[in-house]
Amino acid sequence: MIIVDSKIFIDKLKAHSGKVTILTGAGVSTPSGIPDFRSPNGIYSKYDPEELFGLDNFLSHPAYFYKFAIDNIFTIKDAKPNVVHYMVAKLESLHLVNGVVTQNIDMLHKKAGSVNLAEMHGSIEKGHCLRCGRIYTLEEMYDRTLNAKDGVARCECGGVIKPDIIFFGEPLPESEINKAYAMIENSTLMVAMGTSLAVYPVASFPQIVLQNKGELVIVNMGATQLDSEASLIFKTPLEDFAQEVLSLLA
Ligand code: CNA
Repeated sequence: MIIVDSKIFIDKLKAHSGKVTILTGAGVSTPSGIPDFRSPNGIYSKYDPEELFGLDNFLSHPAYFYKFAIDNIFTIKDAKPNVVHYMVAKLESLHLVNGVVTQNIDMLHKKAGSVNLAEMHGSIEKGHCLRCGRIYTLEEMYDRTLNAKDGVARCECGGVIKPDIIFFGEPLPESEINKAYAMIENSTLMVAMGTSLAVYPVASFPQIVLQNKGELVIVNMGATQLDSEASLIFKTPLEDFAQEVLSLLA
Protein backbone atom coordinates (compact mmCIF):
# COMPACT_ATOMS: atom_id res chain seq x y z
CA MET A 1 0.00 0.00 0.00
CA ILE A 2 1.33 3.45 -0.90
CA ILE A 3 0.24 6.34 1.31
CA VAL A 4 1.15 9.77 0.01
CA ASP A 5 0.43 13.48 0.38
CA SER A 6 -2.05 15.53 -1.59
CA LYS A 7 0.56 17.34 -3.70
CA ILE A 8 1.33 14.01 -5.39
CA PHE A 9 -2.40 13.64 -6.07
CA ILE A 10 -2.54 16.96 -7.92
CA ASP A 11 0.61 16.07 -9.87
CA LYS A 12 -1.07 12.81 -10.86
CA LEU A 13 -4.16 14.67 -12.12
CA LYS A 14 -1.98 17.03 -14.15
CA ALA A 15 -0.02 14.12 -15.61
CA HIS A 16 -3.29 12.76 -17.02
CA SER A 17 -4.16 16.18 -18.46
CA GLY A 18 -7.89 16.17 -17.73
CA LYS A 19 -8.46 12.58 -18.85
CA VAL A 20 -9.68 11.77 -15.37
CA THR A 21 -13.01 10.42 -14.11
CA ILE A 22 -13.89 10.65 -10.43
CA LEU A 23 -16.01 7.79 -9.07
CA THR A 24 -17.73 8.54 -5.79
CA GLY A 25 -19.68 6.64 -3.17
CA ALA A 26 -21.42 7.21 0.12
CA GLY A 27 -18.15 8.14 1.88
CA VAL A 28 -18.05 11.56 0.18
CA SER A 29 -21.32 12.42 1.89
CA THR A 30 -20.66 11.18 5.44
CA PRO A 31 -19.17 14.62 6.30
CA SER A 32 -22.61 16.03 5.35
CA GLY A 33 -24.20 13.84 8.01
CA ILE A 34 -25.50 11.10 5.67
CA PRO A 35 -24.44 7.66 6.90
CA ASP A 36 -22.85 5.23 4.44
CA PHE A 37 -23.76 1.54 4.09
CA ARG A 38 -20.68 -0.48 4.95
CA SER A 39 -18.70 1.47 7.57
CA PRO A 40 -18.82 -0.11 11.05
CA ASN A 41 -21.73 2.22 12.00
CA GLY A 42 -23.21 2.28 8.50
CA ILE A 43 -26.83 1.51 7.63
CA TYR A 44 -26.09 -2.17 6.96
CA SER A 45 -24.98 -2.61 10.58
CA LYS A 46 -28.66 -2.05 11.54
CA TYR A 47 -30.77 -3.06 8.52
CA ASP A 48 -30.91 -5.89 6.02
CA PRO A 49 -30.02 -4.49 2.56
CA GLU A 50 -32.35 -6.78 0.60
CA GLU A 51 -35.31 -6.02 2.92
CA LEU A 52 -34.78 -2.28 2.43
CA PHE A 53 -33.81 -1.99 -1.20
CA GLY A 54 -35.07 -5.17 -2.87
CA LEU A 55 -37.56 -4.18 -5.58
CA ASP A 56 -39.87 -7.14 -4.83
CA ASN A 57 -39.96 -6.16 -1.15
CA PHE A 58 -40.80 -2.58 -2.02
CA LEU A 59 -43.63 -3.69 -4.31
CA SER A 60 -45.08 -6.16 -1.79
CA HIS A 61 -44.70 -4.10 1.42
CA PRO A 62 -43.62 -0.49 0.71
CA ALA A 63 -44.33 0.57 4.32
CA TYR A 64 -41.06 -1.06 5.44
CA PHE A 65 -39.03 1.10 3.06
CA TYR A 66 -40.98 4.26 3.90
CA LYS A 67 -40.56 3.74 7.66
CA PHE A 68 -36.81 3.68 7.08
CA ALA A 69 -36.92 6.55 4.57
CA ILE A 70 -38.58 9.02 6.96
CA ASP A 71 -35.55 9.11 9.25
CA ASN A 72 -32.78 7.98 6.94
CA ILE A 73 -33.43 9.06 3.35
CA PHE A 74 -35.87 11.97 3.29
CA THR A 75 -33.55 13.81 5.70
CA ILE A 76 -31.32 14.29 2.65
CA LYS A 77 -33.60 17.22 1.74
CA ASP A 78 -31.81 19.27 4.43
CA ALA A 79 -28.25 18.03 3.70
CA LYS A 80 -25.66 20.42 2.31
CA PRO A 81 -22.62 19.69 0.14
CA ASN A 82 -19.34 19.47 2.04
CA VAL A 83 -15.74 20.27 1.19
CA VAL A 84 -15.36 16.98 -0.73
CA HIS A 85 -18.21 17.81 -3.13
CA TYR A 86 -16.79 21.32 -3.58
CA MET A 87 -13.32 19.93 -4.29
CA VAL A 88 -14.75 17.58 -6.95
CA ALA A 89 -16.64 20.47 -8.60
CA LYS A 90 -13.53 22.68 -8.49
CA LEU A 91 -11.38 20.00 -10.17
CA GLU A 92 -13.95 19.83 -12.97
CA SER A 93 -14.11 23.62 -13.38
CA LEU A 94 -10.29 23.67 -13.66
CA HIS A 95 -10.53 20.94 -16.35
CA LEU A 96 -8.32 18.66 -14.28
CA VAL A 97 -11.09 16.06 -14.35
CA ASN A 98 -13.69 15.46 -17.04
CA GLY A 99 -16.57 14.48 -14.77
CA VAL A 100 -18.04 12.51 -11.91
CA VAL A 101 -19.71 9.12 -11.82
CA THR A 102 -21.54 8.73 -8.54
CA GLN A 103 -23.37 5.94 -6.78
CA ASN A 104 -24.95 8.49 -4.46
CA ILE A 105 -28.57 9.48 -4.67
CA ASP A 106 -28.28 12.60 -2.51
CA MET A 107 -28.01 15.39 -5.15
CA LEU A 108 -25.00 16.88 -3.33
CA HIS A 109 -22.58 16.81 -6.30
CA LYS A 110 -25.15 18.74 -8.32
CA LYS A 111 -25.72 21.21 -5.49
CA ALA A 112 -21.93 21.75 -5.24
CA GLY A 113 -21.74 22.64 -8.94
CA SER A 114 -20.58 19.45 -10.68
CA VAL A 115 -21.80 19.58 -14.29
CA ASN A 116 -20.71 16.42 -16.09
CA LEU A 117 -22.35 14.04 -13.64
CA ALA A 118 -23.67 10.48 -14.02
CA GLU A 119 -25.96 9.42 -11.16
CA MET A 120 -25.77 5.65 -11.56
CA HIS A 121 -28.24 4.78 -8.81
CA GLY A 122 -30.73 7.55 -9.61
CA SER A 123 -31.58 10.45 -7.35
CA ILE A 124 -33.94 11.07 -4.46
CA GLU A 125 -34.82 14.44 -6.04
CA LYS A 126 -37.99 12.96 -7.56
CA GLY A 127 -40.30 9.97 -7.50
CA HIS A 128 -43.18 8.76 -9.61
CA CYS A 129 -46.50 7.00 -9.17
CA LEU A 130 -46.24 3.34 -10.11
CA ARG A 131 -49.84 3.42 -11.40
CA CYS A 132 -50.27 6.67 -13.38
CA GLY A 133 -46.67 7.91 -13.67
CA ARG A 134 -47.27 11.31 -12.05
CA ILE A 135 -44.01 12.87 -10.83
CA TYR A 136 -43.47 13.99 -7.24
CA THR A 137 -40.69 16.05 -5.65
CA LEU A 138 -38.73 14.93 -2.60
CA GLU A 139 -40.67 17.35 -0.39
CA GLU A 140 -43.98 16.01 -1.72
CA MET A 141 -42.92 12.40 -1.11
CA TYR A 142 -41.89 13.33 2.41
CA ASP A 143 -45.17 15.14 3.18
CA ARG A 144 -47.29 12.34 1.71
CA THR A 145 -45.42 9.73 3.77
CA LEU A 146 -45.87 11.74 6.97
CA ASN A 147 -49.59 12.25 6.30
CA ALA A 148 -50.38 8.69 5.19
CA LYS A 149 -52.30 6.46 7.61
CA ASP A 150 -50.29 3.41 6.54
CA GLY A 151 -47.00 5.36 6.22
CA VAL A 152 -46.79 4.88 2.44
CA ALA A 153 -46.49 7.85 0.04
CA ARG A 154 -49.37 7.59 -2.40
CA CYS A 155 -50.43 9.47 -5.50
CA GLU A 156 -53.78 11.27 -5.99
CA CYS A 157 -54.86 8.19 -7.96
CA GLY A 158 -54.08 5.88 -5.02
CA GLY A 159 -50.99 4.31 -6.59
CA VAL A 160 -47.79 3.89 -4.58
CA ILE A 161 -45.11 6.50 -5.25
CA LYS A 162 -41.61 5.08 -5.78
CA PRO A 163 -38.59 7.36 -5.39
CA ASP A 164 -36.43 7.45 -8.54
CA ILE A 165 -33.57 5.59 -6.88
CA ILE A 166 -32.42 2.22 -8.16
CA PHE A 167 -33.53 -0.75 -6.11
CA PHE A 168 -31.88 -4.19 -6.26
CA GLY A 169 -33.37 -5.92 -9.27
CA GLU A 170 -33.81 -2.73 -11.34
CA PRO A 171 -31.69 -1.81 -14.36
CA LEU A 172 -29.46 1.26 -14.10
CA PRO A 173 -30.75 4.35 -15.97
CA GLU A 174 -29.64 4.18 -19.61
CA SER A 175 -28.92 7.91 -19.84
CA GLU A 176 -26.53 7.67 -16.87
CA ILE A 177 -24.82 4.53 -18.21
CA ASN A 178 -24.17 6.34 -21.50
CA LYS A 179 -22.76 9.40 -19.72
CA ALA A 180 -20.53 7.23 -17.52
CA TYR A 181 -19.11 5.22 -20.43
CA ALA A 182 -18.42 8.39 -22.40
CA MET A 183 -16.34 9.66 -19.46
CA ILE A 184 -14.63 6.36 -18.66
CA GLU A 185 -13.64 5.54 -22.24
CA ASN A 186 -12.02 8.96 -22.44
CA SER A 187 -10.05 8.52 -19.21
CA THR A 188 -6.57 7.31 -18.46
CA LEU A 189 -7.07 7.79 -14.71
CA MET A 190 -9.93 6.95 -12.39
CA VAL A 191 -10.07 8.35 -8.85
CA ALA A 192 -12.37 6.32 -6.60
CA MET A 193 -13.45 8.25 -3.48
CA GLY A 194 -15.55 7.15 -0.54
CA THR A 195 -16.62 3.87 -2.05
CA SER A 196 -16.02 0.32 -0.89
CA LEU A 197 -16.22 -0.76 -4.57
CA ALA A 198 -18.57 -3.55 -3.55
CA VAL A 199 -21.65 -2.78 -5.66
CA TYR A 200 -21.74 -3.93 -9.29
CA PRO A 201 -21.75 -2.94 -12.08
CA VAL A 202 -20.26 0.38 -10.88
CA ALA A 203 -17.50 -1.45 -8.99
CA SER A 204 -16.25 -2.76 -12.33
CA PHE A 205 -15.67 0.73 -13.79
CA PRO A 206 -12.10 1.05 -12.43
CA GLN A 207 -11.32 -2.28 -14.10
CA ILE A 208 -12.26 -0.79 -17.48
CA VAL A 209 -9.74 2.02 -17.01
CA LEU A 210 -7.09 -0.43 -15.79
CA GLN A 211 -7.71 -2.77 -18.74
CA ASN A 212 -7.20 0.21 -21.07
CA LYS A 213 -3.75 0.60 -19.47
CA GLY A 214 -4.93 3.49 -17.30
CA GLU A 215 -4.35 4.08 -13.60
CA LEU A 216 -6.43 3.97 -10.44
CA VAL A 217 -6.15 6.23 -7.39
CA ILE A 218 -8.19 5.41 -4.28
CA VAL A 219 -9.15 7.81 -1.49
CA ASN A 220 -11.04 5.79 1.11
CA MET A 221 -10.80 4.99 4.80
CA GLY A 222 -11.88 1.36 4.51
CA ALA A 223 -10.33 -1.36 2.39
CA THR A 224 -11.53 -2.00 -1.16
CA GLN A 225 -11.03 -5.06 -3.34
CA LEU A 226 -8.97 -2.99 -5.77
CA ASP A 227 -6.46 -1.57 -3.27
CA SER A 228 -3.71 -3.76 -4.69
CA GLU A 229 -4.37 -2.39 -8.21
CA ALA A 230 -4.10 1.29 -7.26
CA SER A 231 -1.10 3.48 -8.10
CA LEU A 232 -1.81 5.68 -5.08
CA ILE A 233 -3.94 5.14 -2.00
CA PHE A 234 -4.98 7.76 0.54
CA LYS A 235 -6.36 6.19 3.72
CA THR A 236 -7.34 9.54 5.20
CA PRO A 237 -10.70 11.15 6.03
CA LEU A 238 -11.91 12.61 2.75
CA GLU A 239 -12.78 15.94 4.33
CA ASP A 240 -9.13 16.44 5.41
CA PHE A 241 -7.87 15.30 2.04
CA ALA A 242 -10.23 17.66 0.17
CA GLN A 243 -9.33 20.60 2.39
CA GLU A 244 -5.65 20.05 1.64
CA VAL A 245 -6.21 19.68 -2.10
CA LEU A 246 -8.30 22.88 -2.21
CA SER A 247 -5.66 24.85 -0.31
CA LEU A 248 -2.96 23.62 -2.69
CA LEU A 249 -5.10 24.72 -5.66
CA ALA A 250 -5.85 28.17 -4.22
P1 CNA B 1 -20.25 1.92 1.14
O1 CNA B 1 -20.17 0.49 0.71
O2 CNA B 1 -20.99 2.23 2.38
O3 CNA B 1 -18.73 2.42 1.28
C1 CNA B 1 -18.41 3.70 1.75
C2 CNA B 1 -16.90 3.74 1.93
O4 CNA B 1 -16.57 5.08 2.26
C3 CNA B 1 -16.39 2.85 3.07
O5 CNA B 1 -15.37 2.02 2.58
C4 CNA B 1 -15.86 3.84 4.11
O6 CNA B 1 -14.67 3.38 4.73
C5 CNA B 1 -15.59 5.08 3.29
N1 CNA B 1 -15.77 6.33 4.03
C6 CNA B 1 -16.86 6.72 4.73
N2 CNA B 1 -16.69 7.97 5.22
C7 CNA B 1 -15.44 8.35 4.83
C8 CNA B 1 -14.70 9.54 5.03
N3 CNA B 1 -15.18 10.58 5.70
N4 CNA B 1 -13.44 9.59 4.50
C9 CNA B 1 -12.92 8.54 3.78
N5 CNA B 1 -13.60 7.41 3.57
C10 CNA B 1 -14.86 7.31 4.07
O7 CNA B 1 -20.84 2.84 -0.01
P2 CNA B 1 -20.67 2.72 -1.58
O8 CNA B 1 -21.02 4.04 -2.11
O9 CNA B 1 -19.41 2.09 -1.97
O10 CNA B 1 -21.83 1.68 -1.95
C11 CNA B 1 -22.70 1.95 -2.96
C12 CNA B 1 -24.12 2.17 -2.47
C13 CNA B 1 -24.21 3.08 -1.29
C14 CNA B 1 -24.90 2.86 -3.53
O11 CNA B 1 -25.97 2.07 -3.91
C15 CNA B 1 -25.41 4.17 -2.92
O12 CNA B 1 -26.66 4.53 -3.44
C16 CNA B 1 -25.48 3.87 -1.49
N6 CNA B 1 -25.55 4.99 -0.51
C17 CNA B 1 -25.60 6.27 -0.92
C18 CNA B 1 -25.67 7.29 0.02
C19 CNA B 1 -25.76 8.72 -0.46
O13 CNA B 1 -26.37 8.98 -1.49
N7 CNA B 1 -25.14 9.65 0.26
C20 CNA B 1 -25.66 6.99 1.39
C21 CNA B 1 -25.61 5.64 1.77
C22 CNA B 1 -25.54 4.65 0.80
